[in-house]
Amino acid sequence: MPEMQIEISQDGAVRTVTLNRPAALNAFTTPMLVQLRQALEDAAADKAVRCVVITGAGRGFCAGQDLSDALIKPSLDPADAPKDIGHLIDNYYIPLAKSLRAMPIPVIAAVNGVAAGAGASLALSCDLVLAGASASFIQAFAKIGLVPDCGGTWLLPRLVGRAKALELALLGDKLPAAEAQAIGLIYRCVPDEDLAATAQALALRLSQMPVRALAATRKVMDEALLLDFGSALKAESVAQSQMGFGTDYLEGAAAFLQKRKPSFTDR
Ligand code: LHQ
Repeated sequence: MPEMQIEISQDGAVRTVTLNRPAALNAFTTPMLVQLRQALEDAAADKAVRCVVITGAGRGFCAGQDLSDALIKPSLDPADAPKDIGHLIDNYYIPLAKSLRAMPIPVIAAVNGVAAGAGASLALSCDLVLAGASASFIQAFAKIGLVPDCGGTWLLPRLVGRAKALELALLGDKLPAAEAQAIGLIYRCVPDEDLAATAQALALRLSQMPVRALAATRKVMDEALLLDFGSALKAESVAQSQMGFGTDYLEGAAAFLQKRKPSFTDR
């Protein structure tokens, strides 16, 4: 059994998953990718969890793939066959990216330091991205001769448009958190010392909302980007029907009419 490279904690309905290899800025190893995915699946299956926060231990959020991993480290001997790093992506990154995007509850990234390569893609895949002022985002892939992965090519142009996406991906410059907020890449940049408390407060707020509808909103919005207007209207209608049969809608509407605070339970 590999050692745990993430830490999991729970405060009420909020589950926090902390990437925990601080000496390597929480760079991804295969055990960490497996453990993170399992942690997300566990949170998804546990009806007592209504929001997830992903953050990093130490001074980094996640420096992307651990480049010293034997699975992908290129051999210096030209006689050795080149390694197919696509295997790692197919078997570890794609399942993780899909699990994250399909979470039935909101997921917050609390980016406490540098988020590079797949670490940036992971953060930007979350529903709301908070970052400390000293955090930064680096599309590090180009610097080592790779393309953005873990959803990067899909996310970046959607988040900031093609021109900015290509600027970030081709140049690989460090984008400070404040600038990331200014260009609409992330939700909000806060002082470093406020990051953890702001993330927990935001997670608490989301956890008290109708989380099933929040996850459905993400899904329908993502789908709408691929649809024509009429099809998007129909997709909204289908989702609205599903929500309309939910307990949360009954509760939300009743609470409004009775002028009281709603208590949402659907998952
Ligand atoms: C690391 C790493 C790292 C190992 C810092 N690996 N040790 C998917 C699948 C298949 C193949 C490949 O790629 C992918 C997707 C990807 O994610 S590709 C992108 C991979 N990531 C990078 O290229 C980023 C590499 N790291 C950096 O450029 C810098 O470390 C950044 C800019 C993130 C931070 O710089 P500094 O703040 O100056 O810190 P540092 O460089 O001194 O790093 C601290 C330590 O962490 C250091 O170890 P050491 O033993 O010398 O203290 C680094 O070696 C280690 N580290 N990133 N990805």
